[in-house]
Amino acid sequence: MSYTNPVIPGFYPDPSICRVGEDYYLATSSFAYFPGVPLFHSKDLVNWRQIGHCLTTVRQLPLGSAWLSGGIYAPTIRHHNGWFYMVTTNVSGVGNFYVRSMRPEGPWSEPIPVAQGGIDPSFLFDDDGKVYFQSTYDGNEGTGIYQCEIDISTGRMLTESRLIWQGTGGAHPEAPHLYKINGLYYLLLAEGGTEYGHMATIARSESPYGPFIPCPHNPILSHRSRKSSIQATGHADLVQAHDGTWWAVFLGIRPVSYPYRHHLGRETFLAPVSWTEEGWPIIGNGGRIEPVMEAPQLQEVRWPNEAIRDDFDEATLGLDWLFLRNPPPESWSLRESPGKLTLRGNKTSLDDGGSPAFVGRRLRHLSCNIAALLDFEPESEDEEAGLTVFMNEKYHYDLAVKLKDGRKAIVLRRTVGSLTTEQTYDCAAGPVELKVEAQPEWFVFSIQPHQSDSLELGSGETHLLSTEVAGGFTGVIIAMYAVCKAGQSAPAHFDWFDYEPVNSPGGSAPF
Ligand code: 6LW
Repeated sequence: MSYTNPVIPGFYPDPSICRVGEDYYLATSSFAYFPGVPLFHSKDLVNWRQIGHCLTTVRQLPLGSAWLSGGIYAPTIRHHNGWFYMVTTNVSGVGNFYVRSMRPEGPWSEPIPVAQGGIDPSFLFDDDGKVYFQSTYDGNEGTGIYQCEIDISTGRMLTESRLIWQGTGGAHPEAPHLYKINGLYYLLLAEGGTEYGHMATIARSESPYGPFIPCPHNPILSHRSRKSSIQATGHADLVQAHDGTWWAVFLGIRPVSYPYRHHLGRETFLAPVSWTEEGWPIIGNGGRIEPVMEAPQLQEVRWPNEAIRDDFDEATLGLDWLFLRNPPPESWSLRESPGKLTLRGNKTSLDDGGSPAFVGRRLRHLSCNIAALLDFEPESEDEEAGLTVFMNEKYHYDLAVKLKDGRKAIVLRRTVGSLTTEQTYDCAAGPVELKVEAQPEWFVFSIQPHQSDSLELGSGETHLLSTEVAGGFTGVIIAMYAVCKAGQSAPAHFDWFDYEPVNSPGGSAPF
């Protein structure tokens, strides 16, 4: 059987997975977006559907004015004695903490902090009832993976933190996961940094505190120096399926053009794991993976395809919508105009680093068509509303309705670092359809005023919004937004939002 990678396309990095019976759960990092830590469910490891978020309240996820790539770093999800545990780091707040729930859909508990520092926390629930907590940091014994035992009911450290492994010498030993397999403790890491030198390495010991003996064929996963449409593979987590086979989920990127630049962010990939006679794992084909993988397939269970159109007819927003940091309650409403999403712009603009009126979703395909119908009659030249193709506060393209010289107008704005260009076009009264065609190398912007033909206004290169140019750990978000420098804008009513992938799931690979 074959399947297509990434299995969860779009900005869903640092995946962690656990199994409960024949059900699989996967969590990814989310940085300064809210809600935090999206949680997915699958029956076959290939077809995933989002079932919720682990962090849905300001008490669980206070983001303040966190840097966009601050906030929530890598999570780990585990299940033990009927409880789901998700442990992660809020690098813009409390540090390491976990939440727990008996239902993966939540609600999840209040945050339980753990005093050990660093990032990329993980748990091992050992057979003797001990709970080992790992994270990576530059501590008093050097840089590497530190471990302590904790009381899982309170998060209290029961032992001092001890350095247990520094990896094989790659930069940034991180993303630790400790497993007990056939009586041995296996410690899986990421090394080389999350860019093009990324790799997964592993070592094992008879004790949870080591000494850890490295696998002789490390790295067990890497695309460094490889010609492939998939790069930067690393930050893996292992799971044994209910049929006894082993699998790994991990992050990777799909760069476009040359030199490589990627704008979808780091995505979630899947590969089968085989074991050598000596008891060492190998991920994929000798540490390499392909866009289409041949692999032993669990009984396929597909979920209904996502609807192209969101009519905003529900009482709550769908799970794939997200906010920039903690949203002001008055900045959005599904009740002010039933059947529409209404945004009310505040003084925070897209350039500020706060929480503007912003409701977005991840760009998950290299090729797709996006459109939204906006009814917005600005009352002053201080306000605007529209769509933004948003990598971060200094790198975004906006297609918006505003007043210009007292007349309703459309503005196409491209903000790339310190450079901003604006083109302005007349706009008739009444609703206007805003359209973005995402291609691997271009975003093409058009409008379609009510009962008029579509009009292409301009385009912007995808690579100017790429991680290699814009920096950070996130990926492009397509969002509806509104701004009003004077205070609160007129209502921006979005009647519907379309997201239609082109070609295969994940878009057409450029190679
Ligand atoms: C993640 C860590 C990393 O926690 O980046 O570069 C952090 N490596 O593993 C955010 O993805």
